[in-house]
Amino acid sequence: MPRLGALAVLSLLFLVACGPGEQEITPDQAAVFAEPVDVELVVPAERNAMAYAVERIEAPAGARVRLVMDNRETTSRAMVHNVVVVNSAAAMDRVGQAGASAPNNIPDDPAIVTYTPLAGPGEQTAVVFEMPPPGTYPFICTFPGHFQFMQGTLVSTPPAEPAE
Ligand SMILES: [Cu+2]
Repeated sequence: MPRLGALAVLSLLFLVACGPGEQEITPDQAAVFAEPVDVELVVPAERNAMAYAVERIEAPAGARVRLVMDNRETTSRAMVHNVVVVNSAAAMDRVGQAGASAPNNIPDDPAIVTYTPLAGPGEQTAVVFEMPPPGTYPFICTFPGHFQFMQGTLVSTPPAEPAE
């Protein structure tokens, strides 16, 4: 599994760089990708452009979701991306700007619903979370200088009928 191997190495690098005190910021990615979920939502970044390749993703409220940042960049080392979901459009600028100087580009802000770790060129990162109540939740990339260009919407739809 080359991808999992690369992720394991990446996790190790992050742990070494951040120290044990900040371990919770970069959860074990191999475990995150292995976790059973109801829905997997993939947000690809355009190849060699500062943009998401999707504008809208959706899942039912309450669903257990794996949100994946798939960074398709092949050249620039500066094209590092994440997916940070916030609870209102009003929070996008604040979180985007604070993210530029925050550890791992994740500010301490109550508007953040969930986020993936940063993904370098060719990498995938993910987070598993429970979908919030029905509504629309903007997402942005908080890598410095990106949030004005990398924006999308996560839609939480009314919960699915229980399976028979
Ligand atoms: Cu980005």
